[in-house]
Amino acid sequence: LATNQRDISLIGVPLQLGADRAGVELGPHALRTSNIQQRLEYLGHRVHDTGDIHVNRLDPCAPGEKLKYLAEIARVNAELAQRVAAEMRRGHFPLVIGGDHSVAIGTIKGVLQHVNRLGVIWFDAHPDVNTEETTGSGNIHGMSLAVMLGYGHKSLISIGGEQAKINPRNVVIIGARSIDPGERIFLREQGIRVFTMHEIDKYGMRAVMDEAMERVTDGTDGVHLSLDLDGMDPQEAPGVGTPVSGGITYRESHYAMETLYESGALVSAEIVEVNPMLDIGNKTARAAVELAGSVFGERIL
Ligand code: EXY
Ligand code: MN
Ligand code: MN
Ligand code: MN
Repeated sequence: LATNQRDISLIGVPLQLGADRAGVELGPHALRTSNIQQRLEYLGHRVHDTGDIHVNRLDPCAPGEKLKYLAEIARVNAELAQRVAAEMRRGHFPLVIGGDHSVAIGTIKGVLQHVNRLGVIWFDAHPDVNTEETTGSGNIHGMSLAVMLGYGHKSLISIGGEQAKINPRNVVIIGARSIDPGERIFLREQGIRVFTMHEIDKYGMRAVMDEAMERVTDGTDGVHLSLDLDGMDPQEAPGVGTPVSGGITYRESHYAMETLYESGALVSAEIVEVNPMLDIGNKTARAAVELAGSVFGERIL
């Protein structure tokens, strides 16, 4: 059994509007049918499945609106923030299952109602720091980390209060390999530590995680994991909406999760971008559940 038994609250968010691509709204279903609850209970944790947040079906967004489906994404994330804060109030670990990466806004905003200074591990092929000015797609899932740093549309940064944001010193991006021009400038300006695939190849995941854990725990009260399955190599996780070749291997991914577990600093997490309609035999949903197992102690004796 994992040493520290937790009360884990699953919150499903069947949201695809941030990706503007059908299928990722089926992610919560795929993770449940891949037995995420049973796997964590097997480790001795108590898992409370609180169900899904309702997402309104929408027509194609209003012509000329650059940020696609902004109103509904803001509404869903405001509700998610409240649900996450409520679970933390009960002393439960909020495990949000998406849905596209825009759900990170609601999760982290909710955690920040409880945790003063939060470190964030952003496991992703993409930095997700586009803004209205720099985005090429208008897809809000490519903007969620910028929002959490305080840069983005008012209706998003105002969720939970504009002061509910993270310090760039305590953010680490791991696995980046698809970075837009405007994101490159933003990352430099913000001084965010990005471990691209180049650095993972150069230094190895152990050295990367050693430095990452230093940064996300420095002066913080807890760490959040934002796990985007497209951070893994598409051969391991093909069922994602924006796959990028040459990603993090299966073993490197587990090592990263195990390091997080060993740190004891994790207070919240979301697992996002699993798209069963693009998957091969539920391979990506299964990989996500296996990673969740490692986050909660499966491979540490
Ligand atoms: N950077 C591109 C954009 O902003 O549209 C692609 C973003 C993909 C985001 C996925 C969730 O990581
Ligand atoms: Mn309880
Ligand atoms: Mn992402
Ligand atoms: Mn991504």
